[in-house]
Amino acid sequence: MIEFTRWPDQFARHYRAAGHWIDAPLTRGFQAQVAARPDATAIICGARQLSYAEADRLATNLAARLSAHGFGHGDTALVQLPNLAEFYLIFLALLKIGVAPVNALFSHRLLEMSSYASQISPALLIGARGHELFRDDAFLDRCEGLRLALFLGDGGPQDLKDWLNTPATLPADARPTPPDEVAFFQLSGGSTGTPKLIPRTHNDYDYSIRESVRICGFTEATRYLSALPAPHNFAMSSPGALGVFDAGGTVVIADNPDPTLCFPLIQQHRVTTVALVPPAVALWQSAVLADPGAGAQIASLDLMLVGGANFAEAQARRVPELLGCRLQQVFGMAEGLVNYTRAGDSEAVTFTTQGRPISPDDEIRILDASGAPVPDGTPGHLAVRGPYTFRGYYRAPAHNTTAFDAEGFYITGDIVERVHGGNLRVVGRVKDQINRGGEKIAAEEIENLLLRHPAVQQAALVAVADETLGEKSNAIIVLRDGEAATAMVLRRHLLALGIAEYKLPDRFRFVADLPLTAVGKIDKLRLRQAEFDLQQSRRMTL
Ligand code: OOB
Repeated sequence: MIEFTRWPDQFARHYRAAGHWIDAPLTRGFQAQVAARPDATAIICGARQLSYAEADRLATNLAARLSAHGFGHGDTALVQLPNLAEFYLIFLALLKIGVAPVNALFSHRLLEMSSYASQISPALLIGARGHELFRDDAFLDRCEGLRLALFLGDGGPQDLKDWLNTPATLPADARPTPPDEVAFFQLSGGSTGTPKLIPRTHNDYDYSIRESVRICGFTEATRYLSALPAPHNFAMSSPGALGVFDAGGTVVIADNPDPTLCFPLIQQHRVTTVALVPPAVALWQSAVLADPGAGAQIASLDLMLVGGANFAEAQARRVPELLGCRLQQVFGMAEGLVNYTRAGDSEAVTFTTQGRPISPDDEIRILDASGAPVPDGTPGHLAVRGPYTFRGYYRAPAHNTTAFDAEGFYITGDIVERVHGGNLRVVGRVKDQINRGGEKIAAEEIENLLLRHPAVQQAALVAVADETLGEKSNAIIVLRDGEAATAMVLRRHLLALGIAEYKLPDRFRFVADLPLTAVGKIDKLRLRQAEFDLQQSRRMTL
């Protein structure tokens, strides 16, 4: 079994007694629909429509063949695919035989993928030949203990489609890992030097999905457009594609949230529900304003879930008005806790808060700098403990001592206030992270990579406000005496190291020195303020 930080026994007992943990595998919801409504459409991807029975058949084929090759409990997999039906088929196949995957984003490159590989030592790698990393097999050497690699678009013996399509029977003893063991790993947005992994168990993840389905009213009539990166916690489980499968609805897959791609899909497949990050909502609103005919294309849309980054009240209010659908705000995290505004909430709650937790057993603490609870309406540090909030990053004991308090509360790094009877409003952040339109960038990771360039003496990455994305990243650089480097040189340096492009600093600024704290560390707080002031003065002169 995969080792991970478990919930203490008394908590596990309570979560079972309360009916949160039902000791069923994460495949539960999907398999129930396969049995009840085999012919209903589970996934639409391009011209392909897969019924529940067909999706199950393909996933079973892959699971059976992997099982015959000796894959099973205790094994891990590194999976990287774009938004395609195969993503879900593979996830279900791996769950069926108890192989725990890391589902990397398709935008991840050599650096992120190497980090995941070294953390989990995958026995199985699944990728797409269309990704630059898998044009040849060089990456395989970085995966110690790898036993098999399968690729989409391989055309040879490693062809993933072949493994999905060749009929095979699952051995009678093949089964998911026990429900209180690790089912898969979620990706942390992170604030540290290396991307951290979050072990999620069947019990905890399944609970968050079941309740999300109930809270968002998903049913077999739900036709959900999945346009965010499929592995993201929002797209996967809040209520996400797994929520759709639980309810027996249909997932319509889009490669990205571009309205020119999504609006025709909504029209063609009578999509009812979509999840978006705020910058995508802005694009959709502009598209409708620019072309009133676009509004008719999305007439079937009933519900828009918005989360992942700060969502301005004015923009929220325009969702029903311009896009003709209801809004539910979502404030969640891959580590666990998810909050929703609810259908029937007042306008004040729906448009000015990010909702309230899923579970009555989500224990929320909002604390001042000394660790004392703040009164309602006062901003404070959000810490949380509960039935689907993890208890430790994978193999990161040192980091875990600061990420959790002594009572096992996860310290989120978000600043929130409690308003309107228990709803949370996200007002800021203390974690050293840039939230670039929902995509999270850990400042320390990029700073360390910048420091690997010989001309760089000091580097600091800070967020600056951006009209389109909410935030963008600025790299502030002190060069070594006598050295020269331009923004282009440093950008190339980062790309050559193999980071995802969304992590590239949007701007570079070269300075003579950086403000330091009393203990000689870079004073990020002062730096952020200075960047903000600079931005304001630039605005004034425009
Ligand atoms: C979601 O998950 P992650 O892991 O990519 O990022 C979590 C962080 C939160 O700690 C917070 O800083 C920020 O993203 N965030 C929001 C937000 N939702 C997330 N900040 C302001 N307003 C919101 N509504 O982003 C995620 C996971 C599941 C569902 C939805 C989002």
